[in-house]
Amino acid sequence: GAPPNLDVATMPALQNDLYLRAARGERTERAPVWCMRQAGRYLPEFRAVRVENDFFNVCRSPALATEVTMQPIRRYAGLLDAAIIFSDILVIPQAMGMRVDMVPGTGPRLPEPLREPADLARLVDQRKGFSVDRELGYVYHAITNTRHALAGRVPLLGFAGAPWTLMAYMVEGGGSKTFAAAKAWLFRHPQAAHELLRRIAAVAADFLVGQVHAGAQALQVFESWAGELGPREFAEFSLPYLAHIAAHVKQRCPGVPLTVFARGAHYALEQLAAETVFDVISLDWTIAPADARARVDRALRAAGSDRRVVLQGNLDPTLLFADEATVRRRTAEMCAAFGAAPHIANLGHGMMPGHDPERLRVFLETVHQASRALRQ
Ligand code: 1CP
Repeated sequence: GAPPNLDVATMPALQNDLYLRAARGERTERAPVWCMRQAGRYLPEFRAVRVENDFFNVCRSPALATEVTMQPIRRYAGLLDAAIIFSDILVIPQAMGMRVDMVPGTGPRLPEPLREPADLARLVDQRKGFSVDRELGYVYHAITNTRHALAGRVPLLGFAGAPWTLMAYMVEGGGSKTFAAAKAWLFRHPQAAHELLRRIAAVAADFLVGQVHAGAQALQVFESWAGELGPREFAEFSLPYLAHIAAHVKQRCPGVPLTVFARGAHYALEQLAAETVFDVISLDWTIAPADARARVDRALRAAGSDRRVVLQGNLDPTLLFADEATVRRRTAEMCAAFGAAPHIANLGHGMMPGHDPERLRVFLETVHQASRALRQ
């Protein structure tokens, strides 16, 4: 059916708005906390759903997508301050006409990758009647359904993959250690690369707006392979598209917090702060929080900007393989390093399949205690 537009008037009021207040740069009594990939294979209840259902069937079924989105919210009741809709960044290449399979134990596979510029003709084109809202309406249904299930407990985040990261999968045909084929495209076919990136950005921007209309209360854009680029290629092939997406969504959904996670792109912190309108920059663990804060503030001052940019992150997810005492100590140190400035606590990347769910609980509880103590 038609993609749902959430009737906000019928929704229960939000009981926990810590995430939204922190994302707007307001002072909060403690740091809100959530985790990338909080719904996923480290949870036995998630694996149980996946035994019976193909990955993309879970995404396409509002009931199943809601169920797995709710799993961490139920398990860590009162500890998580946001839910993130269960889906994947690869739904965009799929909607653009590419086949994407999720291979258990491996990850996404695109059996017919883009090999040369002429292959762009295989992609469906927004200028030729392709409708983002129709192709990705199943995500909107999942979001609206999940808002009802959440009943105001915590805000619901929507998300999309960023153009360079999606192009990387579309050209490589899956994950890669070096993304050499995708990077080679940038150097061999810069014009075709820009055309592809422009088209992905247009889809991602409309998709994010549609998610807000369906009930998403904040959005995150995942540029997971920014670290493969380096400053010069990032400035040419990633930043302009991230900036476009943020500007487009801000204009249509003012007041909805926007986060960018450009993994490995600490070299571009200044540009992300001063040359885009993202409200929150999510950091991986390779940068010290105090340095990131200082660099962002300096960049904003130098640009004469009065924007507030909030930082999210950034515990190394592999620390959750350490013993409890180490997790406690390092999490408290992380909170201290971000200080009392608005901060959204998270990992520096996603939860991993082998993680013990109880270690995540230790992380969440420690953020609650440590970040509250810092603000007293
Ligand atoms: O079989 C399975 O169940 C596969 C595991 C899995 C899960 C749980 C994949 C495959 N995707 C997801 C869900 C997912 N992916 C979410 C849902 C919500 C949540 O966070 O709880 C989100 C936000 C993503 C986003 C995503 N997918 C990113 C960006 C974030 C990041 O990790 O950098 C990326 C790069 C992907 C691609 C992808 N999908 C799945 C895997 C294993 C991968 C990575 C593959 C690779 O390393 O290249």
